[in-house]
Amino acid sequence: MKINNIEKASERIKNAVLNNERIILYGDSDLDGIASVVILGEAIKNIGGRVDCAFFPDREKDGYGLNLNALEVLKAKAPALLITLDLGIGNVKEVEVAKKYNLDVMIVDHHEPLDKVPDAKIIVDPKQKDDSYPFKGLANVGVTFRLAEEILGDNMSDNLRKSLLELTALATIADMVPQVDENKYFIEEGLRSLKNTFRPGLKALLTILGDGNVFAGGILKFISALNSAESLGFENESYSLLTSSSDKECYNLAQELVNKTQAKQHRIKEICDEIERRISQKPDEAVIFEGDVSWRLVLAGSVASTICNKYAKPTFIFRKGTDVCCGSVRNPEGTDSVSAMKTCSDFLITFGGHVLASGFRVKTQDLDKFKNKLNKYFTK
Ligand SMILES: [Mn+2]
Repeated sequence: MKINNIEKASERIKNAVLNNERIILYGDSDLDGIASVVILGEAIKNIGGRVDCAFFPDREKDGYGLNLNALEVLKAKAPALLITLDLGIGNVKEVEVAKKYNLDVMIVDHHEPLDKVPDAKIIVDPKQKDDSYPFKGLANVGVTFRLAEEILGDNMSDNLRKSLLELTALATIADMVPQVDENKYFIEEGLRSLKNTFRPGLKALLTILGDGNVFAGGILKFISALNSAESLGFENESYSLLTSSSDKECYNLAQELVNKTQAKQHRIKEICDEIERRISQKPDEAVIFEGDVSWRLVLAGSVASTICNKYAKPTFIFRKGTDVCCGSVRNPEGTDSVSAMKTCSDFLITFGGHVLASGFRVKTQDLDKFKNKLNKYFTK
């Protein structure tokens, strides 16, 4: 049993390589998106192709997903095959614009499709309604690994397979999908191989954090460092780390990422303290709904996770802007934030994600309305 459209996607990519089409990979800026871009890029390289550019959106500036600022830059590369990874399933409007620019869009995603899906020729997403693939818990990196297998077939060498599984394992853990079924296999195989990894970036990070520590319970620290990169000018440091062949460059990049993680963790703690102070004033509300102009959007997911774990309430954390607020959502098992936000779709600018982890953009003037509707929804 294969994921729907995965054979079509593989054929389309092989054809693009044969016909020398330009190929653009556009991934989410977290480890799941980054690892997906690395894996697909290496699969393409191994059939003799070349990726023209790897693109990562600046979540702080442009928000999550395929965005118009990026498309303005990418249109200079048209005609081209634009493959989105770990995002895209919610970008109906943006895909229309991309098509106008003569970019042929293929979506590889694992997020929940909303009522309307983009009009892209090929969409690979096991959560699509008509997809009969039995396991629905893959991270995007898992979907991409399966796509790489489809592209390479018997040409995937044992070493390449191991190397790609290392990335699959790390991003699967990072994306907090259930560690069962295929995910369990990816994690076991990938972490075993990680001990003897050939990838200079991973080697550098293991050296800095100490491989003894990493394999004795420190894997989350290792992953946090990879996940602490930010995209600037559509480039991403973790992507550079995972694709660089220079030991020296890798060492410097890895050190920078480790420093960043520490600063980030400190700031997350400060924000959580502030939120706890605020919600202690309103213990009866069904949801936690807090924002601030000084909170960075890239921290919102981690903050929401921490608060949601502690208080077991649906948690909406956002950066408050003059006109628009952007935020991340985490909610306890058994509740569904995407369905909750569907009841607000007439005024939300965008929203989407997973049942337990999602995101949104809303006009600042609609904040109260949004909060009230959520409180009502989750009080039921
Ligand atoms: Mn993901």
